[in-house]
Amino acid sequence: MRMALTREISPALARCELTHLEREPIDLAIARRQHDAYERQLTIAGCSVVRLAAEDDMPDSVFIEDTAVVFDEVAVITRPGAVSRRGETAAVAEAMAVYRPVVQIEAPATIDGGDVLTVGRRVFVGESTRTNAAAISQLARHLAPSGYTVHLVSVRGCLHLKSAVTAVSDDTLLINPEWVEAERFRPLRVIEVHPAEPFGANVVRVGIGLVYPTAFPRTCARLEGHGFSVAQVDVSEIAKAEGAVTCCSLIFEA
Ligand code: CIR
Repeated sequence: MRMALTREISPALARCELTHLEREPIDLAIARRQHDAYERQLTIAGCSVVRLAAEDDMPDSVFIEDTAVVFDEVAVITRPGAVSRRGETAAVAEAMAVYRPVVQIEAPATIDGGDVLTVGRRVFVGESTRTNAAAISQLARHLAPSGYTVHLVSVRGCLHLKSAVTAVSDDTLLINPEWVEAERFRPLRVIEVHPAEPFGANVVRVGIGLVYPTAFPRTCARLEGHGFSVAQVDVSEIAKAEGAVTCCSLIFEA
């Protein structure tokens, strides 16, 4: 069974962490409707959605991707880079323990799940403002017994590695080449975002299809042109909190 772990939008979302965007008012009711529609698309794509409760004092807890990295063999619970987000992991660790052995990234390491892109047995980790070298070596240690190799990737101009690049299939990536170098991922093939849509490199791959924001129609056309089936979701309010589509779920086989 394919699972999608999600987390309700916190009433405190307006106090979210921001790195690259100016703070704008966020309409909570619209954000919640958009989040519901996102979860519906995951259900349509074959996921059984389990939604964890929000916490009033955890503005960013909807961005559950940052709290864990789930492999077939193990779930790695992160230690998020933003101090305000550290409390988010406890409930996720408890929920994940039902499905996987759970290991934990320990201080002084920090890592956000948004910085981890797994393609086959290769795990690419962005060295960002949220993720440090200590976390990368802890992750490599946890994953070595299962045959994964961990590769450091520099990112610039964006929050996380997966703001700049995500996988659309086993051998193809969607990438913004301004934020990360495509050569790092050879021999994987790449589809570039439309230059007018720099935030368009984040897409959820689920089952045989993709879930993708309505905000990037020109990149969407490129994906469809390559034969991908794309379900579009409007996540405009969530984007004001620097969230994208991968960050709102943890998808794995149970
Ligand atoms: C943060 O800055 O941590 C949140 N406001 C946004 C996190 C988005 N996470 C992700 O893309 N993986």
